[in-house]
Amino acid sequence: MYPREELEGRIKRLRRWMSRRDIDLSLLKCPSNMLYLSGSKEARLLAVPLDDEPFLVARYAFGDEIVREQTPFHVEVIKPHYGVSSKEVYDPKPLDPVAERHGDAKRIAVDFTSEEDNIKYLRKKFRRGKKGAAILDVTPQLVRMRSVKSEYEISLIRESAEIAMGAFEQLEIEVGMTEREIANRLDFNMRELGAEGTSFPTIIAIGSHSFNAHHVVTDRRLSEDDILLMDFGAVYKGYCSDMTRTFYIGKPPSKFIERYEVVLKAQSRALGYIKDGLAIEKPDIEARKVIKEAGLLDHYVHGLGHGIGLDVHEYPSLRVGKPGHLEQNMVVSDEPGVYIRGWGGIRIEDTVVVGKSGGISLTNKISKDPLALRR
Ligand SMILES: [Mn+2]
Repeated sequence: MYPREELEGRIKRLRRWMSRRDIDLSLLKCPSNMLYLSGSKEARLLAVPLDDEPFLVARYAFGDEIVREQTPFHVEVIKPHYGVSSKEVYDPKPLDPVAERHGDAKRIAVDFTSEEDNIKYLRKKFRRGKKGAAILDVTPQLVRMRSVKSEYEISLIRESAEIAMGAFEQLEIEVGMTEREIANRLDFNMRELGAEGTSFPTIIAIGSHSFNAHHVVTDRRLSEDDILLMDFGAVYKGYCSDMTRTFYIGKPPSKFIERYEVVLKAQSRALGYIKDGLAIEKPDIEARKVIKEAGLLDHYVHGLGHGIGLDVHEYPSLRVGKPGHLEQNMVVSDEPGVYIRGWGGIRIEDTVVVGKSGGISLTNKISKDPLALRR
């Protein structure tokens, strides 16, 4: 369970925002938002009234006990009853207990504005008999809150990175193994070391498959003279890490070494600009300059990185053209890459904390020597 003070601090910040906008109730269904504010993502709904205790709605026998173990807040349980004929069907909605307690709410902020049925329900059931509650979007506020991490959150992301790095250290890769086998072993190691799961399906890309930035593993086997790109991360207490290394098996051609050095230089240049107060686009621009100088800019086909937290891809997106500024204790990825069709790709990625004088990498225990793979 997350520390109570941690959760209460988050609820308090949300309520300050609600109060400024005259919102009497926030409703959250997105699992990572519920987890962030309540400590559990297993419920169906989290209600945060401005002037009353927050509570979760969970479904009987579908996680209601787990939710109670994970959150310090009250858990309201809904239990359907199906009977033996259609007349006997009683199927309560997660919003029902909320309507019962807070049906007089006039302005409601929700993170599910695109769910028409639920929005209709809210308009009908809330502010009974009158014109219906105003529905606002709480998502932008949650996105901003979640982007700047507390020391506690950073400690969990650090642990998640340690687990993934430990899993990598224990991995023995041999020529002849398939992408799937390598991914399975890495995933197994992460779970053995305490991960709840992986941040995303582990990417193991052999040879020309490394051209595909989001490759899905296949049964292609590793051979001599292959690129091996590995992109992976663990989840620990809900928090993700994200790292990529690209290796060469055997004696690398000079083209590989040249391109690798460009990506590595771009990555370390960008790190110095992952700094409190700088424009969000600045680190990517600096990485792009390095890659442009080497004539490879057309092959750098994505942004430098993304926020990392309860979701592996969250705000901010570190790409040229994106507005806003970096803030201390945001956690982001630094992952430039070049992708050449028919040849392959090179990407190097670290999970980085935005610091006062530059980025602080949480994933630098894995060597960036592309020939250093333990076999
Ligand atoms: Mn990433």
